[in-house]
Amino acid sequence: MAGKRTFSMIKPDAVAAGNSGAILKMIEEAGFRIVAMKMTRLTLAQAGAFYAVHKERPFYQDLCNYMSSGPIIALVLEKENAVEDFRKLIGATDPAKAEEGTIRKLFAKSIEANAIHGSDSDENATIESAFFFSKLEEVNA
Ligand code: RTP
Ligand code: MG
Repeated sequence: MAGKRTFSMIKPDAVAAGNSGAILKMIEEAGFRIVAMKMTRLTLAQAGAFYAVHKERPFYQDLCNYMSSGPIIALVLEKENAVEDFRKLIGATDPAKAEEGTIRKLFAKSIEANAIHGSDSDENATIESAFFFSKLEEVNA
C-alpha cells in the first residue's frame, strides 16, 4: 500500500479561526478518505520534535512557538498518489504564492500561520503518522 497515505495537520491559526470544518470538507471533496483523526495541543517540546528537520532554520523557534500556541487536528489521509496530490491541494508554503483554490490560498494568514501541513514524502508520511497515531488508531478497511 506504499504511497497511498499521507499525514496532515490543521494548524492552530485555522482551528482558532473556525475553519476546520471547511478545510475537512475540501479534503474529502478532493477524494481523500480520513483514516485517522484527533484534536490535540502540542507542547513546545513536542512541536520541536515534530519539526526537528528544521532545527537549523532561522524560523524554527517561531515555528515551534506557533505550533504549540493552540489546538491542532492531526489526520491520516488515504488516496492514490496521496502525498503529491495533497501537496497540490494545500498549495505553496507562502499563501501569497499559492494557487487560487488551494487551502492555503483560501485560509492561510501568513507564511508561518499557513493553515495546514502536508507530508513531503511517503517516508515522512509514515514517520509523521506514527508521531500521532498507533497502528490501532488508523482505520484499515
Ligand atoms: P509543512 O511542512 O508545514 O507542510 O509546510 P511546507 O512543507 O510547505 O514548508 P516547510 O519548508 O516544511 O516549513 C515548515 C513550516 O514552517 C513555517 N515556515 N515559516 N517564516 C518563514 O520563513 C517560514 N518558512 C516556513 C511554515 O509554517 C511552514 O509550513
Ligand atoms: Mg514541510
